[in-house]
Amino acid sequence: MTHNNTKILVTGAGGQIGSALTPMLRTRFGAGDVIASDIRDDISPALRDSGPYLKLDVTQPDDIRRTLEEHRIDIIYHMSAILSAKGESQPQLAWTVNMNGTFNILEAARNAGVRRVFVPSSIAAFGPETPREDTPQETILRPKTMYGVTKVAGELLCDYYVLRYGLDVRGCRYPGIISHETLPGGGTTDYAVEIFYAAVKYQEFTCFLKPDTMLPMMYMPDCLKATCELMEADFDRLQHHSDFNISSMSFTPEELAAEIRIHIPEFKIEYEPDSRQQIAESWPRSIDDSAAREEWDWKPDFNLATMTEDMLRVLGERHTRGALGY
Ligand code: VAH
Repeated sequence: MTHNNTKILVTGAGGQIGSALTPMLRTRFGAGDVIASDIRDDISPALRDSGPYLKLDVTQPDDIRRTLEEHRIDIIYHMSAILSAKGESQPQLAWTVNMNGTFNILEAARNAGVRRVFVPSSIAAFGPETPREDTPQETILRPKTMYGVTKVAGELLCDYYVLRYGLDVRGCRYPGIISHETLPGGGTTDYAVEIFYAAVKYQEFTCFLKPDTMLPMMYMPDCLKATCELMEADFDRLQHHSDFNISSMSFTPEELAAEIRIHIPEFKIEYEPDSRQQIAESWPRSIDDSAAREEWDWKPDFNLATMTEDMLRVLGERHTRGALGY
């Protein structure tokens, strides 16, 4: 995919993945060509001041159409979403943002001649009837959360736009993503983000999942690598479009705590499971990502040990500067 003066729009740029994806795209393709957008007002100065930013509500189709036309957008990374736990407390909002938002983006992209659209899915598209070990690419998709319902419907909608209109839409089923750039934002896997902040600041953490709750996870650098490599893959190689299983590691809270203790021996963890336990138990324990490996050569770089070391190094340095923000 040639990038000279390609105009890119990122929706949900202030979210967990968007806030890491935007700087990476700006470094790669030029800050002025990557327009960050979000509905939030609390965008970080780093994101707001490092390139074009605009407030955009993806539930407003006219605003999207006008943005694509005014900025002559060629590529869209549609990262806006209400995640699983928040989606259970506000299911109607989750449907409106996740489904109407995705429909509005696809319709506007089709009509504006946008070249390529990335729409993420999630392992939340799977449910308790899905095989939980080495969950296959093709399997039962009967999620029990509104977030999961919107992810399955989103995958089907995206594939419809590929087949019916020839719109180049791509996406992958992200596992739990761990990063040191944003605090947790309403996800069930977010215990694996907050634990690092708590370990650095307090050397202790109370986990909202049971100690043996195994979940597929991925470090942000691998998430960004998968996103970019899928978006740059040869379309003719792709048998799938918006629903690629991707994986890098699976671990439990007690395994993560043990890895943290290698660096912070005094770290203590307690467990107080809440409603998110039921969500987590409806998701896979591990993922078969052979389709992504075959169709666009996916391969992760980080594992539990290297992710933990990097997270604690970055957050430790930030804490020393008094800038942990937690
Ligand atoms: C969530 N982090 O917990 C998201 C993710 C697989 C989970 O989609 O809702």
